[in-house]
Amino acid sequence: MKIPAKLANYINGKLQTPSNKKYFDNPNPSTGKSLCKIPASNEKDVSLAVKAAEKAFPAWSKTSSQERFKILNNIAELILKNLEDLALAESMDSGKPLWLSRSVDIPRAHQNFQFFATAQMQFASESHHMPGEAINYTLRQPIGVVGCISPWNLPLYLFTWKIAPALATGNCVVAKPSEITPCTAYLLGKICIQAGLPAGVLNIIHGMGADAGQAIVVHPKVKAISFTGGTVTGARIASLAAPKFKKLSLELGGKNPNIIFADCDFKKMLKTTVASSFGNNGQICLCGSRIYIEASIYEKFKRAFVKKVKQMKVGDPLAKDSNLGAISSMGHLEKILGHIEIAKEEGAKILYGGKQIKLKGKYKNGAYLEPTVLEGLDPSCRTNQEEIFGPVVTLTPFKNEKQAIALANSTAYGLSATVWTNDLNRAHRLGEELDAGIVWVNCWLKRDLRTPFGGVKNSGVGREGGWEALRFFTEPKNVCISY
Ligand code: TXE
Repeated sequence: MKIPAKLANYINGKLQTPSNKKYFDNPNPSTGKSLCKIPASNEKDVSLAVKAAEKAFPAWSKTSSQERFKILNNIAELILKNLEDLALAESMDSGKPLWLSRSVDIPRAHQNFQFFATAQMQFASESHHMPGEAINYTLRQPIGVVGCISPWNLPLYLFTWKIAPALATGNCVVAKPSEITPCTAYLLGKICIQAGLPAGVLNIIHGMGADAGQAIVVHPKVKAISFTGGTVTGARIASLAAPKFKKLSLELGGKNPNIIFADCDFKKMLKTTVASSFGNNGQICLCGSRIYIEASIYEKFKRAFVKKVKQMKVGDPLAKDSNLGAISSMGHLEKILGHIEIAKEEGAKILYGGKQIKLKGKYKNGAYLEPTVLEGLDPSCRTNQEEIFGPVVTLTPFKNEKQAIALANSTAYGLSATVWTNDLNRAHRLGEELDAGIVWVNCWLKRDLRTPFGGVKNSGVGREGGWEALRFFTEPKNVCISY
């Protein structure tokens, strides 16, 4: 499975050229060279996709759960079979190290299909008995045609995290991957053809957010939207979809706190904190970008953390020893560098990093950045309040638990939080007090796909994962039978 010179949309079971025949360039961020051309699809293509999905819906929604399992599990198996090609495509498209797409992104895409293929077979609905009078039962029926829009940081991983539960519950889908990283979504279309997914059940449209993405959001026949991406885009989508009473699931940005108490397991904390700060170049909505350290261990932590960060190798994503690859696009690198300039103006002391890296030879035009550690910033400054979404963290000391909670809760975001402590009571107290959809204690990114996933405040609306996703993609109907 190779990336062709021109990607195609996947509509009605076939790979198709965009109706306007227009394309735009997709650069490889690790070299700056063109990787392929992307269809510049518009509302015409979306309209064709919605028509195909509507046509496929009556049969797909009535397909038995065993049959749906079989087809979705076929897709899962084919993802695994093509792991190497998919991992390579993901790395060239996003700049992330090949070892990372091979060990995390693509295996997780496989698991997403496998998990929801089986989960829908266990899904049940409630009944409510009114003794001597009536019985109520809840039907959970597929919604119809739904839209799934995903970002560039974990391309196939997040794309399939939405599509798999939508298909598993009997919906037909019109999906759009990010225009920054469309390659594995294109390959998924080919896999679906091989897996025997009926025509029109899944349609994948490529193009810009404002054209193809927005056309999905406003299409009157698209009844629900599941979106992951930036908070500003999320607000725009909500403003367009809400007046049309569409169901909405929005997984948006984060500015996650990592709270380190002096009584923690220092070695384990240090190793995990390097990963939670710089994993995927800090381009995971769950990365902990505000590190709060109890004052008594602040200097010890700072020394040990900076020493580890200095050892990280930034380089060719295909090299085995690169800890970090390229930033996902030159535009995003410039945005992060802009944030570093703001931090300097706000009085940040740069403990390490802060500069673009110019590699040699083939990689000289790639988007590389030093992992960056800052200190000395006020908790209320822009650097500590705005999502940077790059390899940039701030260190801030705290005096006691109360202050740590106040600092952690001091942003407009509330996606995840990490706590390091060996005090069990304190761990429970923080679990209660932190404004976040997900709290990790003495770990980070430990994921059980059955758990609710999502954020509070500006980090989004609704939850993904497990039953939450199956509930989102179904409409509950109460049937009351009197006797
Ligand atoms: O994402 P966008 P961008 C954050 C991060 C980043 C910022 C912007 O801070 O710097 O968001 O990133 C589609 N109608 N996150 O600009 O624009 C778009 O084509 C419908 C956090 O790349 O939100 C893409 O498929 N769709 C995040 C998807 O939305 C539209 C991950 C996401 O793009 C649209 C990524 C529109 N009007 C960025 N405009 C996380 N939480 O993981 C754009 N899109």
